[in-house]
Order: sequence, then structure tokens, then C-alpha cells
Amino acid sequence: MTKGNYDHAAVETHWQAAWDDADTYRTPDDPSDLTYVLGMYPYPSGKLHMGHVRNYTITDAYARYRRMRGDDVLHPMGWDAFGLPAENAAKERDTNPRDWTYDCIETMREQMDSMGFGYDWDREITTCDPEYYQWNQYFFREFYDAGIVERRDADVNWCPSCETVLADEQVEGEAELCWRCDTAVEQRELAQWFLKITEWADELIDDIDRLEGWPNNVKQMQRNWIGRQYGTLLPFEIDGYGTIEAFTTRADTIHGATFFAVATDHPIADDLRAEDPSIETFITDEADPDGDEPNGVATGLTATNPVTGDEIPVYIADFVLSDVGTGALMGVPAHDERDHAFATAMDIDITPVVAPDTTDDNTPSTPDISETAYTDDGVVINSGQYTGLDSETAREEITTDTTGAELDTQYRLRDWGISRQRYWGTPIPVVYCDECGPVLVPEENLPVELPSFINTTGNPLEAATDWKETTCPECDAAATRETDTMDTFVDSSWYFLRYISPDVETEPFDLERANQWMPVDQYVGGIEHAVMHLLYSRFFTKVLAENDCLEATEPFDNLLAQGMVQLNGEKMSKSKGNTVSPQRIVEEYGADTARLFMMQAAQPERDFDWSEEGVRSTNQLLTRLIELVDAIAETKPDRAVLARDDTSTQLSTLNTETAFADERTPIASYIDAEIDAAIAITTQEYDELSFSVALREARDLVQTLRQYRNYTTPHADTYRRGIETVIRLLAPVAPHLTEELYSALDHDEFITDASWPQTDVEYDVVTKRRALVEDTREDVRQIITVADIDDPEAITIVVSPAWKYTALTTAIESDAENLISELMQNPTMREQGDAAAEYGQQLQNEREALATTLPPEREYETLHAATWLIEREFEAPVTVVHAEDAPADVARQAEPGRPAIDIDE
Ligand code: ANZ
Ligand code: ZN
Repeated sequence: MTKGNYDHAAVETHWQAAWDDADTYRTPDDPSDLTYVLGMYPYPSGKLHMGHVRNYTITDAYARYRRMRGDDVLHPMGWDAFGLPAENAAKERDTNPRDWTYDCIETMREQMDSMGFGYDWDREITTCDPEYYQWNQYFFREFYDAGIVERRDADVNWCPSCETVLADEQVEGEAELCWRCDTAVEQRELAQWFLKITEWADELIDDIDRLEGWPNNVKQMQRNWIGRQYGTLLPFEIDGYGTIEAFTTRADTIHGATFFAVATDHPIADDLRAEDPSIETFITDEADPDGDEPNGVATGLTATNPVTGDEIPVYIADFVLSDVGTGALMGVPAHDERDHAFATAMDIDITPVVAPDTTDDNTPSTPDISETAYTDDGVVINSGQYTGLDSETAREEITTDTTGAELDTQYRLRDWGISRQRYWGTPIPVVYCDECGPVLVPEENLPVELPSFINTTGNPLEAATDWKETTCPECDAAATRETDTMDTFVDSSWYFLRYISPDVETEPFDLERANQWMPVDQYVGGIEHAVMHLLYSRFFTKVLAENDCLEATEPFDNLLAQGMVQLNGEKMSKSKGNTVSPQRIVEEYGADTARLFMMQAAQPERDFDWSEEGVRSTNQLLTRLIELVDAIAETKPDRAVLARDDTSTQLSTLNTETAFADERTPIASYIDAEIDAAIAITTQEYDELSFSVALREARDLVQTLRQYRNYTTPHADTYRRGIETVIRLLAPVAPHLTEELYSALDHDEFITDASWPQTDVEYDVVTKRRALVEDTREDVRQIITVADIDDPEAITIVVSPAWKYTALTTAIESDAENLISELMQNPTMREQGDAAAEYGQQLQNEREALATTLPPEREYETLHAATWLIEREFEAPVTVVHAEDAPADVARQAEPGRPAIDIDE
């Protein structure tokens, strides 16, 4: 059932079919002025949700806008089609992941089409298709040859009852139980494949600074994720174990090191647990690296401080992480929170060695470390020859002076483990041979295709015996295939390249075309991908660039992380049961309404609340647009006839039989100026993807044109220009209805292919004009209220004299100390005598805040064209005059941008 005011279903299906027939969204073969617009491809869950709709409306509107600006646009869509949910769904429904996935894709593609998204479907990619994933395997080989791939042991979740590896998502609750059988999950070491992303850590972090088109929060998240720390490796001697290094960022605190600690799997711990049952008990039962409290056990060993020679006790402690630094640290409880907590619990000395910097009196006071650590830098105390140095200098000197100490950089980033013990992913192209070990599947044997799905408890690939058993590519002996598949983030690390040349069969992408299109000009997606997906894509791009396989060194020039769609302040989600179905909104109000509502409700980065009321009023706006066009349409928009008999709509407050004037009045000039303003502002806002601001402007223009028609007989050309403009301004967001109206105006081309409206008025001028008219109206209101005028007889507006404008311009441009004497060098100023000196003083006082204004002639024109508005509001005749033509006492008050106002009662 439709709740909208026009037959949106007829309009939308008609134009969708028409675009389809005309191949409207096909990317040109020989592109110039290329713009690559991309939304993060979805996981084909089978249902488009509001988050998707928002994401893809943003990219679609931007792509359409760029097209109308004359660019050749690449705007593709595809499917992130591998992943665990399909495997689970297949198990539950006793089908297979492939059928399930393709069904979902089918439905989602239809839903996208019903939204009017203009994709080049010829470039659709589906990652679970061998056509696509063969290139993951190809990259695996290439990366292997380049030394970027490594096989090593790593922990996985293991269910002893199902005898299978579990993904993190399959481990449930704090008790860490298997999702199928509720058995406690164990950790197991398995050989896994890694991509050595850590070797790119510096480049990945340094180049963040070059990502000017990325939001700061995403950049910061990437920096934190990589987590680079500059520090020192300090050598401690431990009897029986030789030199054990500890990484520290605070070498300046070494005199305060009162203990030494190693991780529970440090070689020292491995050694001692075998002999000492209390240590064994601590490691297996008590240690809890995720716990709030640090726990540890003394070893009886001591470590020698390399600077002081002090012997400090060695502990095994759970807050020491085995994969950070060297897995060993010096504990400085006075200056580190965790060390402080640990020392307090274990009754270890706490010795302050850094004090707050008190440069004022040069007597550093000891910080109070009884309750918490003092963690800032400061002045070093109690530190022998280093006492009195600032922390930074102390770090440098201690590092240089100490034998065996060396500078070191540590990262939080770990190598990227890509092995997944699952079926629905890209098979890792390796076979294991007893003789040759792991052997890469040769390129000519790619793709290694997935065998048919087998519904078992464990990894179906383990059960696919025929598939698994193969021969060694090197020695032809019997061998078995790798049964792990790749992390699906591999798929998404380069999919933006495949879209560029999905037709090439011999390579993952065509280099020449990739160099033309890359980097992606505008990428849009959810903040949940701020770290991994974006980092892995950057990594892939850098590896390719380094191997001369791509010119771009970064994949995404501009990134927009769109906000959430909420309902009553909460994120819409299936689990909360507070979703609004896009399909229902499309059925009831149409896709244009849904798109327009979303884009005007908030700037794309912001979260916003869904509101049915907002949806209805958006639909009203489209109705108004139809009415406006209706008056001049050569061909009646037959698919967009308004539901005039629907009593719920308040239509046609307008005179339907509009007559048009040929003569231009000042009102027409005002309307023309407003049209220019709308173009200038909307263009700038669309450029910045500020859709809600752009649309407010378009909506105001609709309103202005309505008022114009209601107030007077509109000038034919101006009115027509207004209509032609406003439907173009709305076309990127409401493509169907504007297409309908455009054709009703007898255009032969699609509005989608039409060119963007032009104006030679600049944004800056437009906003000044606006402000001038608004401020002036507000001033009139103020005067009427303050002077308590009931019924104004006449209103005179006096524009600033030219000399004041000259003075203001001089004041803004000049950097002379004494503005007044500078101004008085100008003969025109001197002619004004005291008045000039007085105004000069005022400018001097307000100097910091001065802003440029329109020149007097422009100011005059602008106000002159707006007199009708003021007349209408105050019901009195309005005249605009130049200061030179006004009585002196009034003229004196006029300033640039602030005309004087005289009201007769
Ligand atoms: C001595 C020290 C004194 C440290 C001080 C800090 C403050 P953050 O804390 O993020 O800057 N560290 C070194 N290896 C570790 C490991 N394997 N597991 C856990 N912590 C480890 O990280 C750097 C600090 O982390 C290092 O500097 C070290 O403690 C600790 F006033 O050394 B510090
Ligand atoms: Zn072999």
C-alpha cells in the first residue's frame, strides 16, 4: 500500500527499466576525467538493511553528481561472498554455502536495483567465484616468492569434543565454550600461514600523514593499531641464563627498577616450571593475562641492573606479554601503573627517580607515589650522574653510556595470520608432500577450486578425501592438500582493483587501466572497518606498488566513514529487533523518498535517528516539486500524477492556472540571484559530500519558487530556470522522480546524463548576499520592535558610502600598526575629515574581526532585488538608496555590509 502522494512505484520501475535498457551506468571505455566512487561491498546476508542503504545512497549520489559534472565515473558493486555465516546457514538448512550465497546475492541485487543505485553491473564481482578467488591464490604465490608469506606455529581455538578448530566467533561466553557442544575450548598450536605485514609497519604508519582525505579518527585508530614505540633494549644478567634483554620506553627510569619480570612462556619460565611445582601451578592455574590484577610468582633468581649493578628479584608475571618486546621487562613501580600495582601486591620497593619538572625554583620535589605511579616525563632524581637531566636527555645518555644497550623500535602490529580452518573461503594453494614438505600449487594448476560441501562437524575440507588427496607437483608422490582457507580480508584487500578490469583473464587486473583509475577517489563505508580492512588494503597496495605492479601507493584518496542509522537513539540491529525495513519504506513511500530523507536528515558522518515523520515530510517535498513542474510541463508527467483525491494530502494551495509574465521585475532578479545562490552553494556542498546542507539549499529553492508563484505572476524564463535548476540539484539523490519531471519538460536525454547547472556567481559572493539580506531584514524587525512601531509607512535602506568600503578594504589588507594614519594618506579619506578618522578608529578597534563585504554597487543591487521580500513582511514600501543620495544623519550610520535603516511611522 502506498502512503506517498504520487505513484512512486510506477515512476521508479519505469526509470529503472529505462536506465537498464540504455546501459546508463556503464563505465565509458575510453575515460577522461576519471572519478572512482566506491562503497564497501556487502556481505550477502540476503537482506539489505538501512546501514547499507545509507552507505550506498551516499556513493550513488556522489557518483551521479560527478557524472553530471562531466566526469567519467566508475561506480561498481560486488559481494564479499565468503565467510562463516554462509557455512553455518548451510549446516542449519542442510544446503550448501554456494547455493545459499548466490540466492542471497540475487535478492540483494534486486533490492539494490529497487533503490535506484546506478551501478555498472558488468563489473560485478563475487569473491566466492573461482574467477575471483583464483587471484587470491595467485597473490599468495607472488607474495610467497617475494618472501612475504611465512608458515609458523600459532595458537588456535580447539574443541576437543568436536575435534575441530573454532573461529573466535564460535567460542561463546566468558567460560569460552564451543558454540555447538558447550565443551570448554582449548588452545592448540597449529602451523599457520602468515603475511609479513609487520615489515611494512613503518611505511604504513608514516604514510598516514599523507592521507589528507581521511577522517582523523580513522587515522588515529590505524596509528594505535600499528602502535609504534621508540625505546631501548637493556641487557640484564641473570645467573645461569646469561644476558636477558628487556624493552623499555623509559630508560630514564632505570635507577628505579626494583624488580625484573618475564612472561609465563619465557624460556626462563619454561625451565623453572619443570622443577618447581608452585611455579607450574601459577602458570597453569593462576596466571590470567586478561585479569585486572597483575599476578606473579618469585623465581628466587636475581637480575643485575646494567647501570647500577644492583641485584633485583626476578618474577614470572602474567601482565608481561610474550609477544611484546622481548617478553621480559624491568619493573619500575614508581613510574608505571601496572608495575606499581604489582609491587604493591608483592611488597616490592617503590623508588621514585623522576620528578615533575619544576623549572621555576630548580628544586625538583619528590612525586607522591604512595597510591599511584608518576608516569609523566620530568627531571631525573636519585640517579647518580644522570640526576638533574630531563627525561629525554637521560634516556639518550643512558642508552649511549650503557654497554650492550641499544635503541629499538617496537610495534603493536603483528603479522597477519590468514589461515582459517573452514570451508567457505579461498583454498590456500599448497600441498604437503612427505618428501618435499609444503609445496606451492603451480600457477598453471590454479585455481584450486573448492570441492563440494560436506556437512560435518569439523572442516568439510578435511572430509573431502578425494579432493584432499593429490600428488606432489614436484616429485609426483602422493601428497595432501592444505585444508585451511584464507581469511576473507584477503578478498577485500584488492577487490577495488578487480573492478577496474574484471574482464582480464590472464592477470588479476590490467595495469594500465589500474594506473588510470587508482587510487579510488571516494571510498565510503562503516567505521567498523577503520582498522583491519583499510590497513590490509593499504598493505596490499604498497606491496604491489613496490613490485611495480601499481603506481598508486595508497588505495583510497578520500574516505568517508558513515554514521549509524538509529531508532530512538539506538543503533538499528537485528538482535535488538529495532530495524526499519528498507523494502517497506520503498513500497510505501518510494526509493526517492527514502534516499532523500536519509541524505537530508544528517551529514553522512553523523549518526541519526530514523523518523517516520521525517519520511512523510520528505515525500511532501517531492510532491511540491511535482506541482511546480506541473505548471510548465509540456508533457504532463503522466506517471507522476498526484493523488489528488487522497484527502490526506494538502495539494494545490497554488493557483493551478499559472500565467507567466515576459517582463522582468526586481523580484525576478531576486529569484535569479537565489537560483545562482542555490547552484553555488549546492555545488560546493556536494563536492564535500555535505548532502544535508546541499539538500537544505535545494529545498529552500523549492520553497522560494512556490512563494514566487504565489506572490506574483512569475517571469517565464526565471521560473523555468528555477525549475530546471532545482530538479537537477535534486537528481543525484532523488533520481527517479527528477528523471520523470525532466522528461515532462520535454528533454530527450536522461537527467542522469544532463549537465550540472552552472553559475558564474561565486560561493563567497552568494553567502555574502544572503547574509546581507538576512541581516537587513533582522535589523528592520529589531527597529520596529524596539521603537514600538505599529504600522510602518515607508522603509528606507541606505547603502554604505564608497569611501567606507575603501577604508574597510584597506584595513583588511594593510599590516600597518597605525591604521588611521595609513588611511589618512588617501586623499578620498582626508576629504571625509572627522568622519573618516572616527571610522578609522572603529576599524582599528575591530581589526581582528574584520571581514570583507560586497562592494557598494553589489550591495545596492542585492538589497534592491530583495525589497519585495521586505515589503511583503512589513507591509510598507521599501526604497534602497546610496549614502550619497540620503540625508546625512542617516547616511552616517551606514557601513559596508550593514546598511542604515530609516523607518517612517
Ligand atoms: C620500564 C618502564 C618504566 C616502562 C616506566 C614504562 C614506564 P607502554 O607502557 O605502552 O609505553 N613492557 C616491555 N615489554 C613488555 C611486555 N613483554 N609485556 C608487557 N609490558 C612490557 O609500553 C612500553 C613499556 O611496556 C615498556 O617500558 C615496559 O615497561 C613495558 F616508568 O619499561 B617500561
Ligand atoms: Zn613431494
